[in-house]
Amino acid sequence: MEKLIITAALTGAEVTREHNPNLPLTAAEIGEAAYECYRAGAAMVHLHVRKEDGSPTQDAAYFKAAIEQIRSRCDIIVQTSTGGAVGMSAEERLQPVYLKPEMATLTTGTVNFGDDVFYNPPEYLEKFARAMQEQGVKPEIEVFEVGMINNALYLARKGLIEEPMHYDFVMGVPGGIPATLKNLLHLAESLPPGSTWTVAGVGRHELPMATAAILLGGHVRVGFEDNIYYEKGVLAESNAQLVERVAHIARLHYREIATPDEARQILRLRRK
Ligand code: KMH
Ligand code: ZN
Repeated sequence: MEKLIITAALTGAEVTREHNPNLPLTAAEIGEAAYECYRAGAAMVHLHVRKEDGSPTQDAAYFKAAIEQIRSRCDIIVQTSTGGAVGMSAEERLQPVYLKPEMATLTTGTVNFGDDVFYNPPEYLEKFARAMQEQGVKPEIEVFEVGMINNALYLARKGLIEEPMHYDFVMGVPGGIPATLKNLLHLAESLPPGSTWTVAGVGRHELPMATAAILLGGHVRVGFEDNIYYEKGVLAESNAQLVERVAHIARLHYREIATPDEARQILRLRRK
């Protein structure tokens, strides 16, 4: 099996300090959290940023500040969000792509998202894929429902994304695909050969989906964006604590952990 790529989704757009007081919010806190996750075995961070009042923003200046803080500490892969927060416009969401990060997310379909709608119509998909192609940014396809795989393949057939693609199965969002082993297998088996995938199980589904991915040869995403608990009723102390546990489970199963450069090779990233 390939070495395991662990992605840390440090901050997200929805979680607040009221949910978990250890949530990193400022550029310096994000930089420090990324470094701790890197030390614990993460090869990549999935990045969202916040304004001074803690609200989510896609403003490139905030991303630039956070990326500088990360870069001054380690060479972890930075993957910026283009999902942002529900209700943001396409232009707003696309801003960090123009900083030319190594990767950015691309959600290939609309999905209910709790009481909201995460809006990704066909027009957005082409616009986002085109912008990433022009900027030389590799997309990570965010899959909240199985049909989103076909939408990504359609973009590849149109020449807007290079294959093989890398996917993130986001499982257990209220409104999206439930986080079951059967669904995870179905998603993984729906990908063309040569694709790579990771799984982000939401809330209590984080650990079982991560463990399954380790055994199946997939990769893993953990972090406060997806889950704020270490165990039932016990808040996680840090993102790194969640990364450390996944790395430990992987080692128990003789699955080695990828460094950022090994992850770059697995994902065929051109180092910037
Ligand atoms: N915050 C969610 C609405 C992404 O980063 O690409 C979307 C999201 C996905 O977090
Ligand atoms: Zn995100």
